[in-house]
Amino acid sequence: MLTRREALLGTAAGAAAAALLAATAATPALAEVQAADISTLPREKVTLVAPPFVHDHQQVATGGPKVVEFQLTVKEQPMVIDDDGTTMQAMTYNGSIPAPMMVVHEGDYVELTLVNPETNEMPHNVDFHAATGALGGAKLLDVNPGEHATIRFKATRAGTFVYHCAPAGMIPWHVVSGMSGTVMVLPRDGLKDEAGKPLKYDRIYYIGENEFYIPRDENGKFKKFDSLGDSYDETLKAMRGLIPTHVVFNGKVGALTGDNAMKANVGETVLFVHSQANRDTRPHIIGGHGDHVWEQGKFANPPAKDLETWFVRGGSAGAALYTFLQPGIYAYVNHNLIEAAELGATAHIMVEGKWNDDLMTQVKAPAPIAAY
Ligand SMILES: [Cu+2]
Repeated sequence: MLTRREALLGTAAGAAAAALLAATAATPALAEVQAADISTLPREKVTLVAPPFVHDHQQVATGGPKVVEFQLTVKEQPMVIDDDGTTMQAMTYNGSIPAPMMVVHEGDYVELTLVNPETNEMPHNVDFHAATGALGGAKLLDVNPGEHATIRFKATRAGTFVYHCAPAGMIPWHVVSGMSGTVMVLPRDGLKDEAGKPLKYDRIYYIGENEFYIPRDENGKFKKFDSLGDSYDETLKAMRGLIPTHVVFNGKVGALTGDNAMKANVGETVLFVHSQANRDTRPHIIGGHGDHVWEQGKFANPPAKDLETWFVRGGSAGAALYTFLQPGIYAYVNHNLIEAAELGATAHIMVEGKWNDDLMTQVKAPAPIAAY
């Protein structure tokens, strides 16, 4: 007889999960030894914060490796994604799109508890690109509504890595409905430039880019569905067309503009981490640059310098460091300008400080040509 969770997961997936768990349990001696070592490590419990902000963390680690505990709670909820009130039946970790960024150091252990409240409709899990092991831990975290599960993985590679939901048979739907975030694994001694010289940031912002596929009615208007389940068929059809209706930062057109703009001061160095779990993108700071850019987000590689636009592959997160030299409102865009201006992929950075005339000045204000 099928248990409830096997029925929900599908028998094949259930069998695969069982085989995987059996394989994990097949080396008890090794597992016990490792567990004993890990049990002596210090533990830190981190409270995650909603993007674009990132929880407090050290840039250079003090002390040895530790176990860092995080919790994600799945929230299935309708979310407004533009200024016209277009509403998507979203699936999220902790209620935000993107999901919160988790920061650890290389050699630390990430211990993640995934909670799927009884009130949800769907099974969920997490595939951590930062983790090593089958499916990025997804099968070990398959939780039905009313369940929770915990995994631990060692952060062995430094960089910014996407994590996303990956339930059997409906991975892209969960991902484009909002279920992705980023883990940043810092080198224990912090970031470094191409010559190995230490780099530090004064602020960090996490920009999660998503493309949405909202079905339209016969009049071309975006449809609103009563439930997640109701939205599935038509959303899948829209997804298969591969033409997004929205391309947004942080879950909504304008989520990071105007009053919600990111802030910085002249002279401050800002680390921008930019993820896209599903589709390629091209971050660009209008009026600024990427002083040091890890396009692939992997800190073992030397950063590229002085980039104008950088490329973040779908399914990855990149990191760019920039020291602001002029005040003003900078637009931070996906430099596919149609996606930036028409579909929503624009953010603002409000920078305060003193203008440097040497770097730029208006030599002659606009005037009628006859005045020359
Ligand atoms: Cu999910």
